[in-house]
Amino acid sequence: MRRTIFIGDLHGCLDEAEELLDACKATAQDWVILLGDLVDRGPNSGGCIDLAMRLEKRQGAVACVRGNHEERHLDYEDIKARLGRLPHNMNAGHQATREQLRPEHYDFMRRMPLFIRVPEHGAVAVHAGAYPGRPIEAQTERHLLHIQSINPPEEKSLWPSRVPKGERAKWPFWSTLWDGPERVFFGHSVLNKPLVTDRVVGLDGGACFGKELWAYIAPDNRVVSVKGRAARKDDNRGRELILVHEDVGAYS
Ligand SMILES: [Mn+2]
Repeated sequence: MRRTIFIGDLHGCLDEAEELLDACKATAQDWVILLGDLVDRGPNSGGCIDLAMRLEKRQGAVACVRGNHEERHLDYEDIKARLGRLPHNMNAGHQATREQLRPEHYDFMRRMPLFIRVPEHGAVAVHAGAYPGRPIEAQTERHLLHIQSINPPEEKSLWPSRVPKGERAKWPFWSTLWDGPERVFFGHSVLNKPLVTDRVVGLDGGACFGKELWAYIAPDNRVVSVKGRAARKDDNRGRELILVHEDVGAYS
């Protein structure tokens, strides 16, 4: 059976990504799936998209789901096409990313799917997660790209840190309510350790914040980790850790 290697948010951390693929001994026979948010924060956004393009060619299968950061940069392109200028409120980090992105990067981001099914492992890869009780095809783009803490049947999702302190029990993290049928592999929420259950696998180790980059190899059921390089300027060390799923906490 072909191995599938799921990898959490790269956020411009190309060196770490290459080190992690080496540590996994990834070859053209493996299917590597990046869980979105290749761009912003870290030093090499353009290089991370080039890596995804190379992987896709090598493995002959799609290599990345779209993240909310790719969505944001596609939005900038749409705004520029419509208004003839970029939004006035674009921050310096997004500007720095734009300077690395070429037309073929935007074309590639437009082709990124919102989810990738891996039937041989009963898995589906998405960026942020999925709303419980609904098939993947029925999910909204908003949920697939952003979902964190939810209060069903409300559709709204909140960052764990933005749930009012007295209401945390009312706003569980989506993964605690997900009941399949697929096992959902996701990134987006920076966790203090890999979240691995029968139903969900969370793999954003916060590499761009100087924490870790994580890969999960199926069917070996093994997590491989490499250390993030020096913490970036906008690191999240100051953020509170909030328990979101059993003993796993999120920094967002
Ligand atoms: Mn994200």
